[in-house]
Amino acid sequence: MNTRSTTEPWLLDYDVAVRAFDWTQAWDDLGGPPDAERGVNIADLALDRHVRAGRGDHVALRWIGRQADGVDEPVDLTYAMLASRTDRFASALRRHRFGPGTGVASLTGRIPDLYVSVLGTLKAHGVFTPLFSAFGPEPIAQRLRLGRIRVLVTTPLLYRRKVAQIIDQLPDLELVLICGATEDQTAGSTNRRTGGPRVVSLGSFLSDGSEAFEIGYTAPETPALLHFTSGTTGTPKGAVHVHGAVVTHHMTGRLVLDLHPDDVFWCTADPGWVTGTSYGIIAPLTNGVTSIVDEADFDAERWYRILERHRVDVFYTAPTAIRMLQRSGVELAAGFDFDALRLVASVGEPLDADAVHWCERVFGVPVLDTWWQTETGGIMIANYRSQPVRAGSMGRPLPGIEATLLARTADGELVLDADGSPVEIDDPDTSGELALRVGWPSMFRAYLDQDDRYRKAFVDGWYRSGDLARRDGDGYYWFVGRGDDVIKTAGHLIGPFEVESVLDEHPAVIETGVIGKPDATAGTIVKAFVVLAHDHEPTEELRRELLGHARARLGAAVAPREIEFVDALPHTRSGKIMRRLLKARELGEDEGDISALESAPERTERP
Ligand code: 6R9
Repeated sequence: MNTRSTTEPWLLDYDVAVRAFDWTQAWDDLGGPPDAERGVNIADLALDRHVRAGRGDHVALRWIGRQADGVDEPVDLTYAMLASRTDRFASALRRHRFGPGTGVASLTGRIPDLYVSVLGTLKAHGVFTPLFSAFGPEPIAQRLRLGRIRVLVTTPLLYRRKVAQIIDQLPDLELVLICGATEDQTAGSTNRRTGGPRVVSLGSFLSDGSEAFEIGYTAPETPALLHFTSGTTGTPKGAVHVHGAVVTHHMTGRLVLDLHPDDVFWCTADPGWVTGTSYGIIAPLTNGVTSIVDEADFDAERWYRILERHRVDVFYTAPTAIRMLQRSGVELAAGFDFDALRLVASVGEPLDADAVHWCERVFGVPVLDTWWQTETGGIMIANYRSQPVRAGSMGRPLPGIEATLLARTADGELVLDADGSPVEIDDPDTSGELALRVGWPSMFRAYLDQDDRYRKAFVDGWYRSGDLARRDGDGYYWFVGRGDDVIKTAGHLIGPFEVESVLDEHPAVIETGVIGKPDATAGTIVKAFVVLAHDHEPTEELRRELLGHARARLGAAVAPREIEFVDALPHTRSGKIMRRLLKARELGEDEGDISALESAPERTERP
């Protein structure tokens, strides 16, 4: 059966949808807008609502284990199964006296327990932080500390490799739940410890819970998720999201991803990043589809087998993944049948026109680019299935979303008019800072403990994205670049400062400047310029040692791929590293600026 031709898109005509849209109506699909009596709980809308509607037997998650036969022997979890397991998780949290607002984090691969922990926590009015399992001990410890996490869900392997060594640095952590562990495996960890958190198996924790949990009234502004994102300086920023955000997830799942209840949907992002939560957990479940979860890492053949074998209708992935598929060649793809595939979309990095056309050739459908951020919580700008795709463009704002471009000076400051208001750009094809009118439901509500940083993200009723973009005469937005030094590598945001701090710890290093270097597959890779102390020679051995140090502390996802030794780094008068000049040097641009590198101060001794 070819579903491609028979399913009518939810969004038929963009202009009509934009004119007709209103948020109150958007709630109707979820049982009506929340009020003083009817609250809104993401987990209730994602799971229990479907059980109440008689769809409990529908498969919610189709889990594909990492082993080779996983693709042919998936484990299906129905909406009813997830509803009762999350009840258990929620009631066990309460029984262990973890009340509303408790910070719970996960450090696991893509396994069913992760999904149970997220939704169980939301039922219990806790706040969930999913962490990426490829993080090293340093980013993990930092996020657990900043989020004041009290409960951590992890696996025996990740506990041993990454958590055990930092556990003494986490004063707020009270309980560690080990997935898939026997009591014997966890007993060692508990007994050896004197103070510190209790370490128990998730199984025994769940057996303390009961099968029916009363979620209770959840106000729309109740915090639900805490997602860390990277900035240019300082510690990562914890973006706080609330339960009421769910209407954006649901609505964008319909209007952009075009999710229909009988669809098989696959979002390849890890829940450790915002895409894997908003569109790997929330949007597919509120829309009642069957969601594929693959535990394994990227492998072109495996991915094609999953798309074919499970007749995936809707596929949401990232440009890096599409480039990796492209590299594996069309011959490999030609051996598979993708006739179920109705929609392919991507997010996270610029998607070039070539990738859009390649997908059209291989899958029979183009890739629809979508733009959003951790802070926006859900898709804000997109191409749509029913509209002509403008290859290379991020598309147009969602119904209900107002976007604009704010004029910037060469120094990156906003241009203000006589009243002190920012100047909006009306001319087509003129680049400016992409901004969104405040008030969409999934907007982040705070940077945890960083009110100043939060306030600075807004101006005159606009949220400033920090991205540079332009808009063509038909209202399509085109990505121009980031307005700051944050690095997007393989779709993941990395703050240069986090990487610099870890390299600077090494006794051979005086100072480090980290930038993103263009790369054919990952889009950008992390590159570090390192100034060595007097008594250290820039040898190949030292380079390898530093790469190893960074990998051990930061993890493979964050550590630099390249290190270059330099005599000095360029600084501003106030002493900040001018990463912009390092980038120019890397690209062989801007002769004038490069001389600044040479005239920078001499090596100094490590204080
Ligand atoms: C969802 C997510 C956000 C940053 C964003 C921008 C980049 C996202 C993009 C894109 C070009 C697109 N980005 N979508 N760049 N084209 N379609 O990725 O959130 O991890 O917070 O990253 O990603 O620079 O500002 P997050």
